[in-house]
Amino acid sequence: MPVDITQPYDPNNIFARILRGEIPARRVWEDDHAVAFEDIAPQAPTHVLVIPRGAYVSWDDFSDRASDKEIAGFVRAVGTVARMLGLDANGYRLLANIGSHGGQEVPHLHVHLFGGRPLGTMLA
Ligand code: DGP
Repeated sequence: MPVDITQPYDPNNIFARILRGEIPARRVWEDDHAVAFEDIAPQAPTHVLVIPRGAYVSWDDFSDRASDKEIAGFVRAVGTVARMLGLDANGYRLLANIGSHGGQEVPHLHVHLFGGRPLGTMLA
């Protein structure tokens, strides 16, 4: 089901449950602002999801409601994870799907981090 970004945050969404440790995930990095874990269905040799600890449905919600400190912490976390995984050597791709037209499936903001091979041109 595509995410309806007009709906309030669902505290029982799958990534909220991963954040609370209720279901397992292969965590690769975390700090006070963000958690990074491997995508369950990787689309590239490296495919990691980076999520903020705060309860935000999407990038739209996050950029509207999050504090400057949360936004700075999350943006910095994404870069830190990429470097920690060695992706800064050859480059990588970030992707945030937002809502129905964006193809978002999980209603907790996540940034996809893809790397490990040439990724070609952008999606159609
Ligand atoms: P999006 O379409 O941007 O909402 O992508 C959601 C991604 O989340 C998709 O690539 C698969 C991944 N995913 C869904 N459920 C789980 C899960 O339970 N664990 C992990 N690690 N990833 C999941």
